[in-house]
Amino acid sequence: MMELDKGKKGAAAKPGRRDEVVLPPQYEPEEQYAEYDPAVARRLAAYLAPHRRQLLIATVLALLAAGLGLAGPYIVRFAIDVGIGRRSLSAALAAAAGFTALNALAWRVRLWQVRMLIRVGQDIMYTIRVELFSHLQRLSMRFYDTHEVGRIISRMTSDVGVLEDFATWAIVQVASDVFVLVGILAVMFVMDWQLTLVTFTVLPPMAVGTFLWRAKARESYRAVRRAISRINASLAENINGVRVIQALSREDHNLRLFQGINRHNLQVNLHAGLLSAVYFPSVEFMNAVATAMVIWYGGYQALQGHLSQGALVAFLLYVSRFFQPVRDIAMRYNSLLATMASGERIFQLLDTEPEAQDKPEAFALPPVRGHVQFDHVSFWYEPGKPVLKDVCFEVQPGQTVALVGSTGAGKTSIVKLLGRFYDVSDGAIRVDGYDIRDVTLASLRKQIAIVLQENFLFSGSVMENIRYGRLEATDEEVIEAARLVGAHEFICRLPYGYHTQVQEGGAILSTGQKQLVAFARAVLANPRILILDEATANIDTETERLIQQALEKLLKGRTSFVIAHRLSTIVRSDLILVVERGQIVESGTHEELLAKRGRYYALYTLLYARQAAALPRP
Ligand code: DCP
Ligand code: MG
Repeated sequence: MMELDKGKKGAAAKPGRRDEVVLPPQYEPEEQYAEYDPAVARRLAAYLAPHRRQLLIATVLALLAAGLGLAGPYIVRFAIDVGIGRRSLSAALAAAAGFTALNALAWRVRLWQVRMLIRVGQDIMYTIRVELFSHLQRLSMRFYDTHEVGRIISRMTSDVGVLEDFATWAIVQVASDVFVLVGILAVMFVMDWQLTLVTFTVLPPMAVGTFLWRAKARESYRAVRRAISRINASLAENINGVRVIQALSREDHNLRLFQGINRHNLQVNLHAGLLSAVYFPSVEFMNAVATAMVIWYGGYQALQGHLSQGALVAFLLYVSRFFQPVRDIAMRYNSLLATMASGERIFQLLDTEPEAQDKPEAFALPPVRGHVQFDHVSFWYEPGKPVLKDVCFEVQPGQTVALVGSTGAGKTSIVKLLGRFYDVSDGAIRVDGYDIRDVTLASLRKQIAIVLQENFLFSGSVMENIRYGRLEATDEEVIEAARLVGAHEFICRLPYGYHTQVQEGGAILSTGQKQLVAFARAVLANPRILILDEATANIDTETERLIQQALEKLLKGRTSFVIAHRLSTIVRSDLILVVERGQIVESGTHEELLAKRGRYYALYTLLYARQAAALPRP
């Protein structure tokens, strides 16, 4: 053990140092990994609690199987000393039969135990996954602004897997291993305590070696986890961004970055593999030394007549069985640390509070007319970097509001606040006089529909995607909504009409078509307040016309916020808000603002020059 440790020290230091150069800086900040942490352990235990009975039974079964295993060498001793020693064939036969029966029983008991543990493990994983999933769905936008998808997925998959391993095998197995170790030692002591002492002179050096090895293994294990997490994050980023990567021909550049991360992963895994490869043969060797001790000292005792031949063989068998649980416990210790690390990360995620949450005394927002008031609203994503400053305006029910302004001005932020994806940092937003922080999120969002700049379609049929707006809608209602926004015609032209499957992201539909589907979704939801973050993408004139008409129907009779890039939409709205650097610099109708010859006038002339040609004739 000791020599082997020395060799590894150099190997451990090298890959780490080299890789700090290879890895891009954004991958460097890493979470700290846990030691044994009683708080984490207690929370983990809470997941085990409902399965207390099964775990207890499994433990009893494991102990039973271990006990049966302990009796084996005793029977062999009997067979040799009585059966062979006293030339009794019947004793030998009885021993053989007993030995077989014993092991058959042990086999059956183990099978039973394993089945039980698999069940418990899968149940616990199932529970944690559901908990994580529902929690992830509720987390605020701010969380997703700052967390990489890859890492989140890594928690959902590998971290949960680690917990399963621990929950099931570790506890029961360690109990049984300790029992076997103590049992073997006890039986051997009773049989011949001197021989036992001599045999296990190998234990102290092995304990020291194991202790040293464990520290290294722990480090190496953490490095492996970190490396996997980096790979996942990099994969997610590169797969999500593949269009941009290809458009800019950055495949080679990204491949090089990934190769760096992947090479690091390779190195830490090689190192971890080497570590375990070193430990287990060492245990094997200790096993051999202990066996040699039995042969040497036990043989001497047997020659002296102090030890029967059967006892000698039984001793050899016990020694051969002693080291399996030793190996096992060393492994389990790593698994325990892994569980602590994974558990901590999972709990960290579960403990992240959704930002916009229902107050305990929140009530359901009654059906609203659609009056909206921003009362001195200020907002920032990060403290110290104000995005909206003292925004004030009021919208009457049924009015259409156009938000215009240069990119990054804060238009999207304003409407996200109204949908309460974030809470205001200062001031208040009121709908029909109710502060939106006082009502339940569900009741607020039920009355607001949001069509975003990027329309996300789920995997499923077009029908299902529209129905997402109101899950209980009938097929007829879905088709009616599609008709209303003018999406019916193009949907009917799809290979399977409304039953055409769209992939996640909506691959088979154009940007304009996706927008129409999103409109249909909104119409179906029939909200009092509609928010529309218009896509600026170039859309063919036919679809443009459809969207134009759809918009008119969509906006009619609702309070609508449109982040508009189309002149026609802006001109027709009841109130235009000009947003610049987080403030409303001008507000009024088209005519009023044109007359002012201010910021809006400048924007209008610019837009008009660009869009005049495309504007439909009145
Ligand atoms: N911002 C941020 N964190 C986010 C989103 C935005 O720090 N998660 C910053 C970037 C901008 C400012 O907030 O400086 C306003 O962003 P908006 O998305 O509200 O800007 P617009 O919607 O007006 O811009 P665009 O017309 O490009 O959509
Ligand atoms: Mg925007």
